[in-house]
Amino acid sequence: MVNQQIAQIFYRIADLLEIKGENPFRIRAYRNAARTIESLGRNLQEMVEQGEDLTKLPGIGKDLAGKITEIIETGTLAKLQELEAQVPPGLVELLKVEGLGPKRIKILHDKLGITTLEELKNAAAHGEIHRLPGFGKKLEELIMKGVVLAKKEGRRFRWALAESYVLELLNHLGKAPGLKKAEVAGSFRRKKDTVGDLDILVTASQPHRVIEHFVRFPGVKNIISKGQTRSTLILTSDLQVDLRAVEAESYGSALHYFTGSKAHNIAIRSIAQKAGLKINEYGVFKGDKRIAGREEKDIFSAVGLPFIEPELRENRGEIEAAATAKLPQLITQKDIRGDLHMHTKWSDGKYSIEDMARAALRLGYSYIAITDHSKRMAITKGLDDEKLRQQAEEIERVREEVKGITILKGIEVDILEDGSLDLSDEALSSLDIVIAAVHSKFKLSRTQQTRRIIKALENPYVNILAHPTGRLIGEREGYQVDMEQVMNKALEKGCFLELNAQPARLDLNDVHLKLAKDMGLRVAVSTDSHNTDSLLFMRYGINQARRGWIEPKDVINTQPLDVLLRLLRR
Ligand code: DGT
Ligand code: CA
Ligand code: CA
Repeated sequence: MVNQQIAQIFYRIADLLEIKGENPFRIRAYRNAARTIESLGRNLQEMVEQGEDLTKLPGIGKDLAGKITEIIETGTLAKLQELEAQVPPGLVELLKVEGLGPKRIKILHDKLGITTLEELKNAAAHGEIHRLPGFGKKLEELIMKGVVLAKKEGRRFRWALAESYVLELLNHLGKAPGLKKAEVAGSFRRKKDTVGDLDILVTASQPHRVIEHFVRFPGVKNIISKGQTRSTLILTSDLQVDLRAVEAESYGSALHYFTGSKAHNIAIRSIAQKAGLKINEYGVFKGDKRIAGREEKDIFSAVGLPFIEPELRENRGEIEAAATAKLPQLITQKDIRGDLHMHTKWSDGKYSIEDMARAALRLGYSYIAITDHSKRMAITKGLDDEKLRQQAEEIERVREEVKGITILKGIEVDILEDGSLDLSDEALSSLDIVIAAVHSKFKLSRTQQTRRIIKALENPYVNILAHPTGRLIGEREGYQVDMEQVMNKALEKGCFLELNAQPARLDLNDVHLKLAKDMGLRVAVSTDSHNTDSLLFMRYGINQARRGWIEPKDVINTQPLDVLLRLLRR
């Protein structure tokens, strides 16, 4: 039993409970537990077998610990079967459609008998939906778009989730007889924010024995193919995994080929052709003679180029940059000196200011910013001017307690619909750092949304625009906004944009990051942590930054404190 199977059961229960309209806290508890399990890094089955106390895990109480044990012992959960008997199976899928919550899904089901995405699409196309009570034309259009997105996005996995499968798969493959090397290529190796499928490459003394072992991975739903040197599996989550065994002398070229991207490969191949060479997954050939193939770097040198990092291989200028010795020196996690976006118990975080500071100190950071929500975000217990003042006193106390790290006073202040901010200028002026964020009115027109954000940047106390597009990968598209205009304004006003490192956000995206870099606009890579563990999300941000060609100098939180403070003074 792998952790993801257990997490999936919990996610499924949460969805089913949601459709039934049950207690939101219960639903959230299941989702939180599922997230904990996904990112655990240790096998739950082993923990149970060794008699460890699961209730020590964040978000896992007695009840959920019991359910985990039940899943491990029986392979399933009575509660899940009970719920599945009560809810038609297709309905859960409808939750992925933007604009549809459990209540509306119930109406669609009761009035139109809709149980699948396909039926929903047809009903919307035939104009049957806008006539339902509480629906209307606008929502019908939104649903039409949402169905397409739900079908498309449903097939891709967030990188961080893909990684948890990769760890389990590589661990499993490591036990295969005669395995020499195993590595994941494809979009996963390029650190793309989402991954369509996993492409594993192996070398082995007897490849067929590795494949025999591969298909016995515990989380397999379907074995699509199983040959002598390649195999494809579908996991219970519907994630597809391709495995190919290659000869050691072809390993480098196969790794290059299957890392992609396709556009990059095609561009490299055409350079080779001009030099009279042929490149494929078996090697680089001059006539019939293989001149390279064992090492990936030799593929590049065969065409006269230095090694190009996988994150850059999108044919977005990396080949030209390589040819003219202008490749960026990509940022790494070691370059980061602090984290500028995090929440504490003062709003919707789980830990105290001191806990967060100590956790950051353990990561070797020299500064952090405490940035709780402002009052507009009522469900997060957002701060008003007075609470912010009280929090400042606590920060001063903690500064005395925790030495070796600088704690900046900050806020994640809401940008209201008209572009004004949720706290007074007086309150904002007392802070070291102000992050502004859109959390409401996502549906404004592009012009209005752009004007709103630009107005916020014109406030002289704002330093950073948080998660600039508001997207949630696989759940919600960002709002409509003219990012180039926003970036120009930020540059003009001495503000910065955030690269939010939450695996579901990764906002800005890679293309926007490169745009910012080319404009000379710096970014902050921040985790938006709500607990001490997620300070580690920094590495997802770094992955994304590298895809955006970002170097240490392009990031404000790679700078020493004195430089950072200067940058924050507008
Ligand atoms: P994904 O899985 O949609 O997230 O994206 P990739 O990039 O992992 O794509 P995938 O799994 O279809 O193929 C893996 C790599 O194999 C791809 O990045 C480049 C290479 N590849 C696949 N098909 C072709 C092709 O037709 N021509 C070339 N040159 N390369 C290909
Ligand atoms: Ca792939
Ligand atoms: Ca593939």
